Amino acid sequence: MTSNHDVVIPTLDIRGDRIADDIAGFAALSESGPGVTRLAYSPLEREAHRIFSDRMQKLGLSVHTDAAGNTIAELAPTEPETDGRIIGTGSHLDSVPHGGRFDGIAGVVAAMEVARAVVRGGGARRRRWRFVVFAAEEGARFGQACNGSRMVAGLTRSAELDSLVDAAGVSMAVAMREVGLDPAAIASSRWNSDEWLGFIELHIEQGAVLESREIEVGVVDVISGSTRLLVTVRGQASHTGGTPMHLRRDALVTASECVLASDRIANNPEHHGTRVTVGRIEVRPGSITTIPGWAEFSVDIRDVDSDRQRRTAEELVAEFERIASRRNTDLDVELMGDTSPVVLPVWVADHIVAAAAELGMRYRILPSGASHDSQQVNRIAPTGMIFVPSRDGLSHVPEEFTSVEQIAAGTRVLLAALMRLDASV
Ligand code: HGY
Ligand code: MN
Ligand code: MN
Repeated sequence: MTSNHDVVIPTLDIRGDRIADDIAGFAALSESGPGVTRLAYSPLEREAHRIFSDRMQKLGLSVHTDAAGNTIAELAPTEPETDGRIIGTGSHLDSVPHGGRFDGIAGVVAAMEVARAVVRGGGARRRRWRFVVFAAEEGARFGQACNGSRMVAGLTRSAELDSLVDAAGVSMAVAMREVGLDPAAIASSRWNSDEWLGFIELHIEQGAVLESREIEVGVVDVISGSTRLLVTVRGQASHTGGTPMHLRRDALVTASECVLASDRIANNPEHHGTRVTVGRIEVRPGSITTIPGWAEFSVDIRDVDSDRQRRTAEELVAEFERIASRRNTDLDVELMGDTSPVVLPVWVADHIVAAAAELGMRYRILPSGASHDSQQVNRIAPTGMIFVPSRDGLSHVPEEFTSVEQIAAGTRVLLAALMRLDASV
């Protein structure tokens, strides 16, 4: 627990127009099609990091990009350092396919606006402040999520990057090299826990709690974990006319029964709180007049309870195997990614709560259904998360929306909480 100097929150100027300008700048970087598509370790993601880097350099911050592709801007203290430990904020700039303009981006533009307000508005700083854009947070491309922050936390070894492969068969290592990064050197991206006092990430809620209760900011106490499986079913492709029903080994029928079993198990009261989703399915040969001999689908299991998350995964795999066997088809299950839920330190949340209260904002403590970089950063630096509302609770879709005013309100809380961390001894 830290105590505080008497913290004076300077009335620094958080400006919605600057936030709106940054959001528009990042939203323009997308592949074609609805929404925003700026995938992990793609040239578009690197271009977004470059925009961040340029704007922070113009503000006078020192900026570098590490081997993992994380871009880190630093602001020196204005006073003699208290104890040399760093505080930080940030999020990610990559997206899911056809996602929204705010997931990750809200936390990055909030960090940029805090940097501008602090540089232009003055206010004594006793610590180094870091503004971070983590690389490859979304698991949509390679299965594993929070990649840049996992490398910062020392959770990923270079050798693993060859086996993380996207739908086109491109490995994360190749994708990193293609955008000028060095997968062999990611150990150099690791942060040293001794150097850090605390980190706070602002993020859209990606749920409907704040909006439905007209609350301005959320203070996250637990972040869900995620276990991701890739299930491959093999049967026998054959003629849809010449093959009687009792002689078929239809891979899609097996996969379909597995999808319904996933829904049934997730809705079992024993699994209350677990969320299971089959988000992608592929069928081959995909011809109207051929029985599918091959099917592959993803399973995303989320929970705030680690045991229940893993137990659900085991129960699903056992049920899938029973279904496949009964239908005379073969089944392979690959673990694509696995992140544990994490309880965030209360003392950092206390600073966020105190900041919101000082600013007269309505706040609520709540869990995060989504996973975040903060989950990994918390292994290095005590971490807090601030949520701002998501319209209709939608995210990972083009309709994702949070107003500039809502982001600005969250940014004021972020700034006040960082000033409290800065002043803590
Ligand atoms: O998938 C997630 O939970 C996050 O949006 N990366
Ligand atoms: Mn996110
Ligand atoms: Mn996301």
